[in-house]
Amino acid sequence: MTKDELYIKRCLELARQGQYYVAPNPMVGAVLADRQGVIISEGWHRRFGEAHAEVNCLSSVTADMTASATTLYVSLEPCSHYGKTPPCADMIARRKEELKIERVVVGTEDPNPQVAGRGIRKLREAGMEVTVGVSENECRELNRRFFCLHGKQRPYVILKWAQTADGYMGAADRRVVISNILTKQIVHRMRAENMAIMVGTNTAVTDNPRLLNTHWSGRNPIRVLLDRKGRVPDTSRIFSPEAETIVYRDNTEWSHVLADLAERGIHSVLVEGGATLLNHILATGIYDEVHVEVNTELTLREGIKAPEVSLPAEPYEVIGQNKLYSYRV
Ligand code: AOF
Ligand code: ZN
Repeated sequence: MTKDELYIKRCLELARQGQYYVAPNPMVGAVLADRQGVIISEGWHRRFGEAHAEVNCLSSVTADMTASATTLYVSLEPCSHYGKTPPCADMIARRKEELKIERVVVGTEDPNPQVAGRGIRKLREAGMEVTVGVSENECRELNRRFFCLHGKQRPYVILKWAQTADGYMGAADRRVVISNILTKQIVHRMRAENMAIMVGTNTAVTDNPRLLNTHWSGRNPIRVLLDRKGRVPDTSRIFSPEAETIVYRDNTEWSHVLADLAERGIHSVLVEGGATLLNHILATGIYDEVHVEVNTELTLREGIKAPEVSLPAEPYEVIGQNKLYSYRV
């Protein structure tokens, strides 16, 4: 690992602290180090609408703390625009002389069209040496939802379901519990990681879920209901007051639903069922990850068939009798 990679890795660790609080903004971390590599200050973007990583990193640094030339490391290109906060690139340029910032190392360019290289240009124009693209894959991976929204103009889509050992998601007439208390918590963590959660008509009517995040830190996801025939009653728990619910009626095409969610600034959606909706999305090919939980000791022999996908040979986690599999498209 090069020295630059080591400090960008630290930026990514810091960035992750904002995990459940910054969406739809990216998670970003920043480190200021002196010529010897001693870290003078660190910061990260903590909450949507609040200060960016660079601001949190530099706000408490004064000239007497920087005896030699310094390097600022940031996991994402400093912004160049006025959003909820002023441009970080301008702030860095303004403090360049005072803090002896000679060099800025940027993990990866910001795909937001309001930034897209302009932040890097500003820094160079202000006379700093800028290195772009250090541990770029890791930087993009951490913010894959944000990169998807700006790169494809649609949210990152994760399909998730639980099935029995013989491949059923549930019975036709009653609720079957496939998860256990620990895997339930993992599902709630996934709800916290994604901005929206989606179900189809059958799930909303049969399971009548609230779809909240009650077992992990962070916010409730925005609920999205695909109710093509308008069969879900207004009194359903999916309309409970704790979170917002967006409803798509009629035969709205999957790509149109995603485009609309993107326009609302939603960078990720977790699709939790049911089988009809999941099969429909699988057939369109427009999704990014699949997560399947298999209860290896429960069989139903009849009921609602889970989508047929080829799971990886090994689960990524085994919790009691339940195995968790996932793959990327
Ligand atoms: C940075 N550092 O820590 C983050 C950045 O509305 P605002 O002002 O919060 O701006 C949000 C946009 O700024 C966001 O879409 C992304 O392009 C960038 N995020 N930039 O310099 C940060 N979180
Ligand atoms: Zn910024």
